[in-house]
Amino acid sequence: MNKIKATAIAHPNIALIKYWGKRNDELKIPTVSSISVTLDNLYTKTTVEFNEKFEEDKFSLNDKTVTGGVVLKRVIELLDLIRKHSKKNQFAKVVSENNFPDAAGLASSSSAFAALTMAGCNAIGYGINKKEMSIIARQGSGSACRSIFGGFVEWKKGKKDDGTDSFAEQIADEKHWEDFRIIVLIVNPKEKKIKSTEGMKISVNSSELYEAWIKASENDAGKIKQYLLEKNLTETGKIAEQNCLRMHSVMISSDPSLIYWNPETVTLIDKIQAMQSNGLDLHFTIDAGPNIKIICQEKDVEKILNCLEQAPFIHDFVVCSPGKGAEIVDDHLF
Ligand code: 2P0
Repeated sequence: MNKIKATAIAHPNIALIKYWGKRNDELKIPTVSSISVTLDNLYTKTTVEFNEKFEEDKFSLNDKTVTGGVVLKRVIELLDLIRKHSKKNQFAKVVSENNFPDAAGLASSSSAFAALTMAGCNAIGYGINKKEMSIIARQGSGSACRSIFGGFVEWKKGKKDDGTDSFAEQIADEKHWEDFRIIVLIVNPKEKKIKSTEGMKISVNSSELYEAWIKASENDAGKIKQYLLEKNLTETGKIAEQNCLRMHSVMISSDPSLIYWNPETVTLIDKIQAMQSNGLDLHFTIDAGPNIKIICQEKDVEKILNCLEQAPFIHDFVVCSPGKGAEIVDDHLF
C-alpha cells in the first residue's frame, strides 16, 4: 500500500559560490554552477498528506494558514509537479515549520522546498533517487536542489534546455570537514524588500557586470572544490569572500540598484577585516539580505564571538557545522 502521509526535515544551505540569475526562469535553470554547505542547526520540517477526500491544496507555515500569495502559489506548483511525475491526482495538506526567521537572507526557501519535495514524493509513493529529487526541488526554488544533499554540494548548471542535467551533487559529506563552522549573524530579521527571484531577473537584464560575473564564477567554482577537499580554510574562505563581493557588485550595479546591505552589515565587514589583519583565519559571505555569515574553524569560534561582543546590533547568532541532507522522519506535524 502506498503511504499517504510523510514528513521530511531539510536544512538550509549557504552558498560559497553563489547562484544569482537564471537562463530559464520557469524551470529555474541557473546561469552558473554554485557550491554550498548545508547547515546542521537550522531546519524546516514539513508533513505532506495526499488524500482523495481533499477538495483543494492547503498549506500552513509556522502555525499560520497561508490563503493566497506567491508562497502558496509556489507550493501548489511544486505539488502539481509531483502529481504530474507520479501520475496521481489528489490534493494535499501541507504543514511546515522553520526554526529560523523567513526571508532574512537565511535561505529559508532552500530548506523549505527540499523538505516539501522529499515529503511530497514519499507521501505520494513516488520512489526516485536524490538526483531526481534535486531536479524537482530546483523547480520549487533553485537553491533547494542543494539542500537535498548534506555536507558540501555542487549544483551543476547543466546545458540542456529541459533542465534534466541541472541538479545537485555531493562534493563531500558532512563528516568530511568536522571543524568547519559557519556563524550566522542576524542583524535584521525583517523580510527583505526585493526577493531573490525578482532581484535575479533585474540583475540579468540590467547589470553591465553580469557577463563578467558568469566568467569569474566558473573559475571560482573550479578552484574552490579542490580547496574544500583539502580542507584549506584560508583559500576556501578567500574565494568565497571574493565570489560574494562580486555577486553584490552585480546587485549594486543593477537597475534599479539592489542594495541588500544595511549600515550594520558594513560595520561587521569592517570588524571582520580588522580580525583578519590581526591574524584570525575567518571569512565572510552575504546573501540577498543584510545578514553576515562567518566561515571559520571551530577553534576560533569563541575568539570571534568575543570580538563581536561590542556589536550590540547583532540580534542573534547561530553557530552551525556542515549538516545532513534532507531526510524522512517518523514524527508528523499533524
Ligand atoms: C545562493 N541566493 O546561491 C544565492 C545567493 C541568494 C543569494 O539562492 O528564484 O530563493 O527561488 O530560484 O533559490 C536565493 O535564491 O531563488 C539564492 P529562486 P532562491 O544561495
